[in-house]
Formats: sequence, C-alpha cells, structure tokens
Amino acid sequence: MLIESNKITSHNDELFKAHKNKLVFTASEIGETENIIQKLIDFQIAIPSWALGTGGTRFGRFPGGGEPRSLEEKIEDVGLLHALNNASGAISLHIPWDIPTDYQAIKVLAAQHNLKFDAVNSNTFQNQVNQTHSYKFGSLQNVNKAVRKQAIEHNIEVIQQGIALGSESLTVWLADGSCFPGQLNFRKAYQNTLESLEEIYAALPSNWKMFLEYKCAEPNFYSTTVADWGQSYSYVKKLGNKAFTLVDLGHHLPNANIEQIVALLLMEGKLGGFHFNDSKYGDDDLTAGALKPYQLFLIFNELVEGMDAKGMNHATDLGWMIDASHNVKDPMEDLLQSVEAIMIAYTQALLVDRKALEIAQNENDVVRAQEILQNAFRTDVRALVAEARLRSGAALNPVGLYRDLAIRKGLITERGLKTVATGL
Ligand code: LRH
Ligand code: MN
Ligand code: MN
Repeated sequence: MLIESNKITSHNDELFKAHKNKLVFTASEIGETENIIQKLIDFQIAIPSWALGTGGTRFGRFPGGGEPRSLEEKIEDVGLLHALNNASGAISLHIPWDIPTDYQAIKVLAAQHNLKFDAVNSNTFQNQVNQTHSYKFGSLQNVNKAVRKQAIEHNIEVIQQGIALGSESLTVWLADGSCFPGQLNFRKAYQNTLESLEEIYAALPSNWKMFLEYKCAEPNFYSTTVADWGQSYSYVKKLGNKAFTLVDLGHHLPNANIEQIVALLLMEGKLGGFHFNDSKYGDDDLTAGALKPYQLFLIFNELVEGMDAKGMNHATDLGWMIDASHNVKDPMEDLLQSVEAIMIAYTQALLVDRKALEIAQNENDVVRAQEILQNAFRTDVRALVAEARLRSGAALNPVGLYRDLAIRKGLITERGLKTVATGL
C-alpha cells in the first residue's frame, strides 16, 4: 500500500489556511523560526519493527488486523508513517524477530521508502528454536561458558546482518540478572558479562557503535546485571570509545531524574541514544509524551544544551528510537503520536532562552529559571512541527490523513484480519 502524493497535497490544501494563521501567530510569539524549522526537517526518529503489531500484555493480545506478516510488510508500514510525517526515516530491527532472507531486496525496498536501517537489536532474552543452550539463567552473564559463547555468537551474527543491511549500530539489552538473593554472585556475573561484551565489541566494524541498554528490573525481580545508567556506564567505559549507554525512558526506578542522567552521560561522552516511550509504573511502553510531556521536554532541554556545548549534530550524533508496545491503539496511529510528541518536546527545548537561563542560574534566581523553562514548555509549537512536515512533502495532520485514507482498512483488505506480527 502506498500513499499517492496528490492525496497528501489535497489534504494539505484543505488545512493550509488555518495552518498558516497559526504559524504566523507562533512566529509573532517566538521570533526567528527558520532555523528551528530546518532542524525539525532534519530530525528523524527510528521506528522499532516490533511496535508495528499489537504487542498486548502477558494477559492477552487483541490484534487489530492488517498487521505486518513479514519484514517486507514492516518496512512498508514504516514507509507509510514516513510518507505521512517525513520524520520516521529509519527502522530498527530486532533479530531473530526480523530475519532478512534476501538482503539486497530488503535494502532496495527500504530505499524505495526512503528508509535507513537504524540500530540492530540482538535477543538473548528468549530461547530460539533449535538453540542448544537455554537462557533461563542468563546469557552473557551465565555461569556456563557454553551458554555465554552461544549468546556472544548470536550478537556477532546480528552485527553481520546489520552490516549487510547498512546499519551502523548494535543495541544490546540483557534480561540477565537473578530472581532471588543468593542465586548469583554479583561480581562474577559482572565479570562474565564484561568479558562477553568485550568479545562482541571486538567484532564491531570501526564505524559502528554499540549501545548498552539498562533496565532496573523485569524479567528478573531481585537483581539485573545492567540495572541502571551507572552500571551501563561502567561497562561501556571499559569497552572503549565505540560503546555507549542507551536510555530507555521506561527502564528507571520510580521518580528517577532522567534528565540529570542524560546530562551527565552526555557530558561524559557516553550517551548513545534513546528508546522513547512513556510510563506510569514501569516499563509500560506507552506513547511518548502521553503521561509526562514536561519530563520529555526537560530531557530535550538537557540534550539541546549539552549537544550544543559539544558542537554535536542534533540529528545524527545520537540514536533516536522509539520503543513501544500496543494494546488498545492502532500501532501506526500510536507511533505517529509518539513522533509528534518527541518533535514537540524537541522544538520547545530549542526555544529555551539559554543566555537568560545561564544568567538566572548564576544569580541563583530560581523563579526566573523556572519561568524560562516553563515559558518554552507552554509555547504551542505544533504549527512549527507541521510546517516542517509541509515543507518536506508530508501531511499537515498525519493521524487525520491516516484516518481519512482508511489506511488500516486497506491493510486489512491486503493482509487479512487475523495477522500476527512477530515481536513482543
Ligand atoms: C526491554 C526492551 C529492550 C528490548 C525491547 C523489546 O524491555 O526495552 O529494548 O529490545 O524492550
Ligand atoms: Mn528498550
Ligand atoms: Mn523496555
């Protein structure tokens, strides 16, 4: 299924007048907008291949129909999102949930949809068919060397697959840990994990990055071997300059100050990228910005400040990815909403008056500092985000057009009602 460009044009024509009015008003409020719009046009957020179907929960799954049945169909779905918003120009694969058969054909298909391959994700948290050893007691940390070797080899295979596709980074997330006190020797688990990671790291091409994602708990509920940013940092620092920490917003203990974590990792040159989502309780994997839009803004506020201080390119120097799961929404609509929320938070962070904030900080003017941040956060920047889409040939209202074109209905007709995407 493809969206014809005249459908986007007529949708935009219809909304143009109202949009222009909003844009003029926004510009009158904030002044210079061209720089911001260009940054938004450049900013791309990778879509996880595993979020295109309804993941459900461990209690039930309620597929909505028309889910992608293959890697090809997942690429087509991300292509649809990218046509609608021109901000989802990459797909992040999870192996072996996605196994390319014909690499060349997959690359051609992705290129037809203007998509790149973002980080490839390995999976040693589930046993795969025909696998010799079980990951029941961990993978890279396992007390049994043969299990560790199997997990290392899987990661190296994922790197090879990523190379064949043109990806340039590997994300490692480990479910490794323990469920009960006494189950594990923490130091030995750490050492085994480090040694295993070193072997994987040695297989990275020179232009690649390795992201080590941390998570406080789940599926292990007593200890996790890469549980927080400090633990991830201690591994990546030892591994070398191609290794970085990946921050998944849902992987922290309640009330963690994620923006401070981000600021410090960035300062240390060890922030690699993000898995965006939102949560109220744990790893809820809800739509980015659905619950805590101010936190998302504060994270971007640190990113913009820290990246600018280091002369980093906002669009390319970190890995921007979504990690979401769906239970009650159409995954495609949800992903469009996530991208929009991320774009809005980024734009608001670009509005922060940095000089004034620095003065307020130096004068310990707490009230003024808060005013500056909240002024930016409370500015309605949606017209700027929409204008970036308009200029790059995408839709002024992606979710609106998705519905008007009855895309889900079309996908159900094409693929059937009872389809199950591989993944979570
Ligand atoms: C673990 C995680 C990790 C996995 C994905 C499916 O909770 O966030 O990124 O690869 O979910
Ligand atoms: Mn994640
Ligand atoms: Mn997660």
